Amino acid sequence: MALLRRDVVRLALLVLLLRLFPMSRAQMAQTQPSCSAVPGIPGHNGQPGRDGRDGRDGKDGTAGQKGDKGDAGVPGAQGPPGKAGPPGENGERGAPGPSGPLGDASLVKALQSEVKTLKDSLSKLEKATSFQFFRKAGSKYYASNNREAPFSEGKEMCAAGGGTVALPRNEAENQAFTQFFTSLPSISTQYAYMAATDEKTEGRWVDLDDKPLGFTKWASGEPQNYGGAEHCVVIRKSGHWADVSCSHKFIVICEI
Ligand SMILES: [Ca+2]
Repeated sequence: MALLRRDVVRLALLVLLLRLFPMSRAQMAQTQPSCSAVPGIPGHNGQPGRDGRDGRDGKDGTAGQKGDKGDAGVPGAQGPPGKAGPPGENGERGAPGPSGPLGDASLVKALQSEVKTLKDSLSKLEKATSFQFFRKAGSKYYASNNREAPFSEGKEMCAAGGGTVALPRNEAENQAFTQFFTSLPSISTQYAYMAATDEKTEGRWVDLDDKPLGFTKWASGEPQNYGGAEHCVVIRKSGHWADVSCSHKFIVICEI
């Protein structure tokens, strides 16, 4: 028991001391005398850091000063070409060039046209051969059976052979007609009918389509409408014309 009592007293003294001097370890360190602090050696610089990001674009700067004047050009030296001038007026139209070769389509068309012409010619020839006498004159055939007939019957004879009573339209045709007429075997009649009349209007000579004649070759003194009844036309072997009565019989010559 004596020992316990002594320990309690010691413990109580310790507690009392701790309450009277409650200094921390830090306070105890600060209370260390300054003469004991020695300066350390400075550390080395570290490695450079990494590059930073690019900054934003800056504002536009102010305009610079005007430059110096350039050197004077060399006298007499030719400068660069100027701008093109305005277009001139159109020239005169040139002569047409020669025709080019026929294309396939054109060739076919030309051949078709040629075939048609040949067919027409053959058709005329076939009709002409239905007459006893015929001769080609230009683009037509003169044809005849060397028979005499009144004009109305003569028109029917020619129509039956695929043609019409002949009528020269110009001097050349009149000569061809006359040559054919004079080539026929001579018979009593010296005249051949032609396809013209003035039956409707006395003195107004027209063809069978009632169109005025563009060419005539009247003999001297003709037409005289002898007896007031000569409304048809004949050609003489001289090639000259005369008016006659349509009811008289004369040679009938057709053209096809
Ligand atoms: Ca007459």
